Amino acid sequence: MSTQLKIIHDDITTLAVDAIVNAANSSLLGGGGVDGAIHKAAGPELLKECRTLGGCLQGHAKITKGYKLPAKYVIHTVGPIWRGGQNNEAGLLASSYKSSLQLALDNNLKTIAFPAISCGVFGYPIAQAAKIAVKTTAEFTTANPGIDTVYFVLFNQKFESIYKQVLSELNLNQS
Ligand code: AR6
Repeated sequence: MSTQLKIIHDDITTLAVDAIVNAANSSLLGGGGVDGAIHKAAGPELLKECRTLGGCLQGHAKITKGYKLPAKYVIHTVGPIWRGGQNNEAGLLASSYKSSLQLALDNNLKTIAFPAISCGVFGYPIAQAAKIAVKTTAEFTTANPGIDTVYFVLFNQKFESIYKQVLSELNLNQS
């Protein structure tokens, strides 16, 4: 069965999927935005496990349990900070998606939900980030089958419509 890509407008902390992805920073010790919301909903045990991980490089990902979240696991990835686009931001962002998807496969996870990594505090322009998110995920899941559904979870309607536009441009409109 090929992987379904779905775009939804929701709070990622409420989703009962196998894993939600956290847009973290390299300390993995929490922060604002979606990171803060995930730690708040998961409870202090999440931070305790994160302290054992020794941080995470940009473009890489690490997995923990979900604790009080409805999701079983959290995959923490560190996206790039936008510095104008000439500093391998696109490569690092694609790498965050690929590393997270690889961890899902390695752990036999079937459903995974991504926020718009780097599109808040880290300042990545949403239209460019959405293309990388959808294209990288479509290519990875075609080459590496095993994940049933990937959700792109957008916190606002503007971002949701940009993602939907990208999906239809790539002719992947399955949602
Ligand atoms: N559900 C889904 N999406 C959300 C939620 C939520 N509950 N909350 C925010 N978003 P950001 P970044 C969206 O800033 O740009 C943190 O301090 C938000 O609207 O969370 O990768 C970390 O510790 C935006 O579209 O992540 C890092 O230091 C998207 O999630 C830094 O921010 C990502 O915004 C990471 O910055």
